Amino acid sequence: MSNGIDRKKFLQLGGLGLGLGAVGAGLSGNRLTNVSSVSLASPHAATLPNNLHQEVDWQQIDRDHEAKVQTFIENIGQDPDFWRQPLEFTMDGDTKVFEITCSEVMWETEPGKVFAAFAYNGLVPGPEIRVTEGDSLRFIVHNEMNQSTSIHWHGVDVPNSQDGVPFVTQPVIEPGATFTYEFVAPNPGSHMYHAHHNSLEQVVGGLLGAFIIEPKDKRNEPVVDGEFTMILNDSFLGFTINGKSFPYTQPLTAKVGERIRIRYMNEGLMIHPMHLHGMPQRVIAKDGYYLPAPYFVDTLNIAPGERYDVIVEAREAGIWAFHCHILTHVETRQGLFGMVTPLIIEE
Ligand SMILES: [Cu+2]
Repeated sequence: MSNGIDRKKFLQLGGLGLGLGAVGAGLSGNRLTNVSSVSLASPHAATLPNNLHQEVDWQQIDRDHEAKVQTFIENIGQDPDFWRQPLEFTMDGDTKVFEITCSEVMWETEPGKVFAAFAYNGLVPGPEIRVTEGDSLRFIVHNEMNQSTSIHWHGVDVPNSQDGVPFVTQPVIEPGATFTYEFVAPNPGSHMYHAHHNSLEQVVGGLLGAFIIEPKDKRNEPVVDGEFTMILNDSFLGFTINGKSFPYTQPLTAKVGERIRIRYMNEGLMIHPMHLHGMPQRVIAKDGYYLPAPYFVDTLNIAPGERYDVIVEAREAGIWAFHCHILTHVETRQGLFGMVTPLIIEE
């Protein structure tokens, strides 16, 4: 989803005015420097401050925090893939045919943080799959990785033979091999697709994506002005939203009076309570199923494997912080990182 937010508008909305310009001037050269090897330990394992009264260089702390915000501002609009586009398909008769290639990539999550990762069609997470209930679907999966894999359609009520569990419902897809899944799009809702072989490495390492099935009958769908899918991940690639860590996340955007729909999906190993400042989130669906009684929250806890759909009414213009509230997932003494991005509301 494109947005019209640029640096100038951001500063106007935030009321910051001048002062940030000089701070980030030297930052762009920091990209793509360190290459970290895959490690189960969080690359962002925070050292909790246990000597709070110790003398610190508070001005350095402030400068580091400000520089991260400046990098975020400079990067707004620079990542057209952050809000994933639907995966394109071809038609074979009445069947929608999708091609998915699994490969090894180097994936940059934030300036200077580059990880060995796995990707669907070159992206972490993979492209969004968006279809309509009742569609005939075919997924041709090519494995170009150095290990076998399979795809599980998480939350999608497929026939057992298409469920993607190796040595149970299918053989593994070995390196160099191709495997085809075929089924009719069943229960509508916000679902996911991900690897189901050596999953600890493959899912958390990048083989994950959104699988959205729109209902055939849209009369009961909420009418919204914008839609955003936020895929949460942690561990191997750090704390990320749609594969990126602040300051390389992108803002959600809306105009005053608009309603937006957010689809949360957690593909990581930890819970993430997502907190939006300034206005509530109305929870309308859990795991793709509409709730009989939607409810309001300001913080919504999303456990591994879960999906939630929420509606936010953009009440007041401004730059509203939006972040996981486990603070070791979002901030260190060096500034914000990880699962942070703002909701920017314009007049
Ligand atoms: Cu978190």
